[in-house]
Amino acid sequence: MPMPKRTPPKSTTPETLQVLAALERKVLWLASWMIHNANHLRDNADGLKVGGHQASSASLATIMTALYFDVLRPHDRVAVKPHASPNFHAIQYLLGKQARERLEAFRGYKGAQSYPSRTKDADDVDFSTGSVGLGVAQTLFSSLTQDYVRAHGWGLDRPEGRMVALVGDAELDEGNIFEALLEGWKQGLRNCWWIIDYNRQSLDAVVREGLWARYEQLFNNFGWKVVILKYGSLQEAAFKEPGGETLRQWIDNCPNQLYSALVFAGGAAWRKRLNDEIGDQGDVSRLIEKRSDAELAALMNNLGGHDMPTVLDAFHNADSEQPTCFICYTVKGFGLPFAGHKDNHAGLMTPQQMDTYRQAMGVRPGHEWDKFEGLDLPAERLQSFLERVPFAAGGPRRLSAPTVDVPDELPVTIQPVMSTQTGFGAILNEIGRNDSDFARHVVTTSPDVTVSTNLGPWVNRRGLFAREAMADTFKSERIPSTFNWEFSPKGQHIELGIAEMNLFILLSALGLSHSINGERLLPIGTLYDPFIARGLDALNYACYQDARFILAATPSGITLAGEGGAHQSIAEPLIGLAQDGLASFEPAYVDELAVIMGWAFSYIQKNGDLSASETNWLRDETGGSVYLRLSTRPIEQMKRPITPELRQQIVDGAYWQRKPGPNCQVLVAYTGAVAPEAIEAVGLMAEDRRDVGLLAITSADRLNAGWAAAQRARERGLVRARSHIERLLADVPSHCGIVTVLDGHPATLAWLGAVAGHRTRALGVEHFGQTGSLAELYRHYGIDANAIIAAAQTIAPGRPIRHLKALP
Ligand SMILES: Cc1ncc(C[n+]2csc(CCOP(=O)(O)OP(=O)(O)O)c2C)c(N)n1
Ligand SMILES: [Mg+2]
Repeated sequence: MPMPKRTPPKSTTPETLQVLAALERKVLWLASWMIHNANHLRDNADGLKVGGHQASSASLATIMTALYFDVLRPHDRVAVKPHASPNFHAIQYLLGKQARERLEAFRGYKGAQSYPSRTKDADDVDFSTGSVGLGVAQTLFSSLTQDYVRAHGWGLDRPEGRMVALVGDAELDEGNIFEALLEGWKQGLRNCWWIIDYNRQSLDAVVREGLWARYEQLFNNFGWKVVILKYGSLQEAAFKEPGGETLRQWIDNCPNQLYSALVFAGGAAWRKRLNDEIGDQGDVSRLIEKRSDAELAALMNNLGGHDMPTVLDAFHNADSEQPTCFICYTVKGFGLPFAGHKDNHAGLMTPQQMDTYRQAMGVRPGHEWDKFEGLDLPAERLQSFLERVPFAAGGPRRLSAPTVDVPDELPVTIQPVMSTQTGFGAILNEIGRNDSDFARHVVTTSPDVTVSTNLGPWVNRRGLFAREAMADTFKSERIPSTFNWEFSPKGQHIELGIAEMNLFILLSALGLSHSINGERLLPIGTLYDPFIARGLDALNYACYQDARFILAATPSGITLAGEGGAHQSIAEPLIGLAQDGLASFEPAYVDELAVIMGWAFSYIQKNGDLSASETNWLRDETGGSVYLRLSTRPIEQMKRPITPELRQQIVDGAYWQRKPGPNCQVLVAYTGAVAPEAIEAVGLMAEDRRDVGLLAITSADRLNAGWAAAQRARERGLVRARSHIERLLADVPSHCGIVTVLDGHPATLAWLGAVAGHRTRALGVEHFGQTGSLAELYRHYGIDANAIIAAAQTIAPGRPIRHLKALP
């Protein structure tokens, strides 16, 4: 087994080790007290106890103390294992960056968060964690982002940061980690440390034997250096005593379950077991016998990940060029009464246990939050050490970057018949023509669907990104190709493998560059709409971290007809409606798309006031990310001037294509690619129904959000609050029926009827998988003109509509 180099780091003097030992003790205490406080002292009316924090936190106490108080530098960034959140908050408290009140309110309203959160915590969390696996991959993609930024000549006045993940051993079960590893290998990953908390326990169980060896091979295969911290320095010293080698072999052969059980059972149990198994072998008996029960337990608990000198040596000797995985043997629940117990994930200390622990820590009642209580070093010495901690020396960790100016209009040549996907490619192609500051900050990425989502022309202009230049062999061999795939450090497209989780986590990293690297990027990711579902948790994670990006999802819906099967997306409009932090649009026409994209480039850069605007009731000043659901269906484009009013309405979510008159009996509200069917239906109904209206909906999401916000505002006393959709429907007579239609789940627009109490029939797609021509499928699923007319006839009675064909 390769062991870490044993060169003592210059920075670690015996005095430093003394202080770090005291701080580790304090971190363990504060984390335990915070959890105890949340469970036993705060009024927990819901009875929900904090599970999964105490044991998980304790297991990383040594490593986190070493990192935050000695190893890390201000430019390093860390994703902390979700359940180690109490350690993180305790460390920030000791560094003067977290308020005591927030620790007292741990897990409570506005208190320190159960899992570290960039958006909800106040103590400078670098990366949110919670859904295991995602924070780990985020460090890898943040490192790639840092390389991208520096390769483009930005941020060179700052040192490179190391991107560090503290990883639970069971967390490595998550597939997205392996997807990220492969991508990291392809992209020449550097500056990345993954520190595995190898406590050999998950939530439910003790892990399989020999897992470390699988990890070692795996990481080596992907070009990582692997450093294993198995034995602590007490153990190393004992191995050198007579009989020590026998003890080492016993430890190496001991099954994980048994080791954990003995850690829990303590010194006497260790003695009995060791005596039973190796006690009659002369030297080793003496090695055991000369130690008291407490000393024996301390020796056996002294695994690498709890031995400060071992941990510091390993971290200080790691380099930046090669990504490094540290496999650190630890004890889950280290130092606590349930250490090592297989059920300890949700383990909590009883008030009696806590009292005993308090006394052992030398903490007087009423002094539980005092920073230096119970430590045997002078407070001034500890305080002056804390004031010199390198990690905390750099001021606020959130950087900022000026906004990039976005042109007032995004030019595009609109063909008479065109799809929104083609329009998207054409708009980006136009952006790519210029060497403006705006164009230079755009970065695109796609999981192996660059060409089929129409990014090809942009990539031809701006090139693919790689740290090392690589020519397109087809070009040098003079074989004609539509695409020029040259890689260089100046390229602006990051080509990913197919894994959609990676796309979203890369967007999360690129979309936080202003805050992490102090340089703003304007990231655009493309993928097929149905495969949003594959990466959905990572998309949610990116939004939760408030990363900023534009997502173009295309093709979408059943409109891609012949592709059928799992390529048809149904639920995505509802995802767009429900996903927090993501403004979703589904334009029908390319001129709408140009307006929306122009707006989106500004919107993703906003960081302002939380309150809603009184015109559309949306919180546009706070900004967010943007999802564009686009189609491959070429449709006839409208020649029309885009007035400022129309521009605003497109962005707000809807406009009248045909405003209904006062006697209107029915109106059709459509979204996206079915615009021609809606227009045709309105035309065919015109002879038999009066004043038929046609409402173009560019964003069900924003319309709905504005409506909800305006209702809330009225309920809170702002009687004049009106949302955009309420104003649009204000003059529609109450007897008028609404037929809504989209190529997606009908519930996306069904709520329109509730806005002003109009009878509504919502058409859309609820089942998928059928191939066929567009006309066949629109008829099959009931979203063609005939289905719209039939729905209108049912909800807006009157004479029969002549153009209604009998439905099959
Ligand atoms: C995606 C996801 N699935 C499940 C969980 C619930 N969960 C939280 S921690 C955990 C396992 C903990 O084991 P490990 O990673 O080894 O950490 P330890 O507690 O041992 O430090 C699980 C299943 C989660 N947080 N995220
Ligand atoms: Mg574990």
